[in-house]
Amino acid sequence: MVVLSKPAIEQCSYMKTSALFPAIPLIDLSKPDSKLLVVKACEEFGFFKVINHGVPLEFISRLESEAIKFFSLPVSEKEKSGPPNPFGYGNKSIGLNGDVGWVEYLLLNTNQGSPFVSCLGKNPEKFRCALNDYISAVKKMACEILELMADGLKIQPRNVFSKLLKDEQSDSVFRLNHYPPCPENAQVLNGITNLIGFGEHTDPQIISVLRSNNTSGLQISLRDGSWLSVPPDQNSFFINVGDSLQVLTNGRFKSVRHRVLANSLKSRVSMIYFGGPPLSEKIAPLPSLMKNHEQSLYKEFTWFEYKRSAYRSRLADNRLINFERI
Ligand code: GA4
Repeated sequence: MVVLSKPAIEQCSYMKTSALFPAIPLIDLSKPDSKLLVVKACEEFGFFKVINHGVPLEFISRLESEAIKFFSLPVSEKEKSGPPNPFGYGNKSIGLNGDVGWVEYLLLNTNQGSPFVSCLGKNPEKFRCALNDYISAVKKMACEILELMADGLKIQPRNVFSKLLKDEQSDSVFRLNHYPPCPENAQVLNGITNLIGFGEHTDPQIISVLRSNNTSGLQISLRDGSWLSVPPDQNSFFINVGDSLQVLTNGRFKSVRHRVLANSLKSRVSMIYFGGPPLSEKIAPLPSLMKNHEQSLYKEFTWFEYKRSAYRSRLADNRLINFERI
């Protein structure tokens, strides 16, 4: 039996984490109190884990095995699906402005019609079908969670957030990441044992739904600036509040800063649905949430404007700062 040890950086971050080791909020979507717990988790962490999510495990395992098949192809084959500008296969390079990570990935758009990139490995139809089944089920769950948020915030209509993802023009993205095991010697940079799989950032969209295999690596940033390692759980989903939801709630919900560290022994595979609004959608705090003459913290922008600015930024940048009211 192989006994896995945590990468050194992860152990360090655990020690650095506040003495209380806050637990990641766990939300059982089948329970009636979930709407209040969702709101609390979005306010405190911008992050939570969901169980009883209703996504068939068969959809998850089928997509995972298609993803593994794809990432096992020779690089020359995978590169036929690249470069990821804006969609396709990418290797180590992230975005357009020099960010790098110990990761290879497929970035796909989920707009109607069949997803995606023209070339999808050896059996593209099987891969496409697994993607369609998985994305439809995860999108449905994301919309249910957004409706719980509206209920928990006591705002109406309850589809005030979910309609943005359900819109035919919703600009949502899907990402498959593969973090190969990273050799120990490659992890030591400037004497610090650490290798970044995917550098720290917040997601620009409304909501992100992440599922990974059982390899650790994901960390979220806490209010005090420390990093909390998120124990992997392949049967659950992790939900991130994105920048746009932070704006829609006038800062009440926090978009969560997160990163992924490379693992020296096991490869990590993750699949993330990023639910975004239509490009023309105006993003501003919802009037129904602005009680007692509360001032808007943000200037109004369209999702197109925010996305354009995001793609000009570096991964770790605070992208909302340019849209704050002074
Ligand atoms: C972060 C969330 C999604 O993965 C993503 C990323 C995008 C990319 O990988 O191309 C970005 C990043 C993400 C935010 C800032 C820009 C754009 C890389 C980058 C440096 C697909 C997205 O929508 O924004």
